[in-house]
Amino acid sequence: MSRVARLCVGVLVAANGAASSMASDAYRLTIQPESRVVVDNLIFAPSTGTLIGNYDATTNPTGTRTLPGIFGGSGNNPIPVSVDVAVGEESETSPGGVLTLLVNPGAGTFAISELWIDLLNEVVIEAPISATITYSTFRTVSPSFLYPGGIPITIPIGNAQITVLTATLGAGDSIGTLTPNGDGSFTLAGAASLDVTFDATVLGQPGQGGTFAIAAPIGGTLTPTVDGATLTLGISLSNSSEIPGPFPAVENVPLDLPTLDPNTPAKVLLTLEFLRIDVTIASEIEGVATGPRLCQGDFNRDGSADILDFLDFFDAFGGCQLQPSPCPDPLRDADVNSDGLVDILDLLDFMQAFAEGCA
Ligand SMILES: [Ca+2]
Ligand SMILES: [Ca+2]
Repeated sequence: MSRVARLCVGVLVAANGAASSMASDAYRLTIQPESRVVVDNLIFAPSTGTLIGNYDATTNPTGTRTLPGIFGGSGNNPIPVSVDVAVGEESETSPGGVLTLLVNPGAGTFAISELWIDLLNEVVIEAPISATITYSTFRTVSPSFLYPGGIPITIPIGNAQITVLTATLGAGDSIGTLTPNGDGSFTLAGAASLDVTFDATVLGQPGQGGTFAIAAPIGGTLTPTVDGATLTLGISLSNSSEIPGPFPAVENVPLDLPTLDPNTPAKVLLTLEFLRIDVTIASEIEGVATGPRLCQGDFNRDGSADILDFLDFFDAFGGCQLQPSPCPDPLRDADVNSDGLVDILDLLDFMQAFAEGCA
């Protein structure tokens, strides 16, 4: 054999050796600070209520008074209104969090066994609130102005605070395919079952959110390194839910109604009750996560190799002999050597890893 041929064989053996030594691995990955979330969530709350001038005989005798109709009447009267309250504006945040990714390159699958992402990372998003107010004809005194019915007006009424936006692993599967790119990296494509918790304070009322189960498309590129991996990932969160009422009334929100003179608005107090609240979650996570490869003897990924890992492995292995992997499922895959089949070699590899322990 020529020297060149020997060299080629040597390279082939080395390449083959590298491929076959690729095992089923778990990585615990921490989301890095350069990651970004675009949050475009929306709250929409149709409401009914009243508005009334801010006049008060003793404390505000020069305040605005409201009267129904075009003519007549006296005093300061509540005007029935219907109001569509809307909260939303696109914001960008820097998320924090961790996920544990189990990969079986031989079977071409991945699974997520742990995920926790704080999309806001303790930042509170201020989002403008607008109110579109519909009413029957009324007029104001101080300043004097006529508001003809049937012409809704939309005005800003302050800011809402988005205080919580987190994603944790839900009850369903979080799995997908793993495709080699030929350069040592892998393309991930799948879906994660996530519980997304969203909370906002609207017009002083906290709790205008909830927890929503979302099947979120997840994709990315996994690049294994010597002792860990880097994952560039994208997760798309999208969901619309209706929170049925009743809700406590929001009372006496001060509001400036426009008149012909922008310096002299009509000063009114708005009281309303949300009929229902529609919450639309729309958030795109574009992140980079890095972290270590977990010890293979720690079969249940709880941080140490002990008798439970031994029992869990044998439980998984027992029903899977000579079965294609992942078996029995992507989270308890007994195909330790990642050759696509569960057999005695996996048992031997696990025993060796278990004996080596997890320092
Ligand atoms: Ca363990
Ligand atoms: Ca195997």
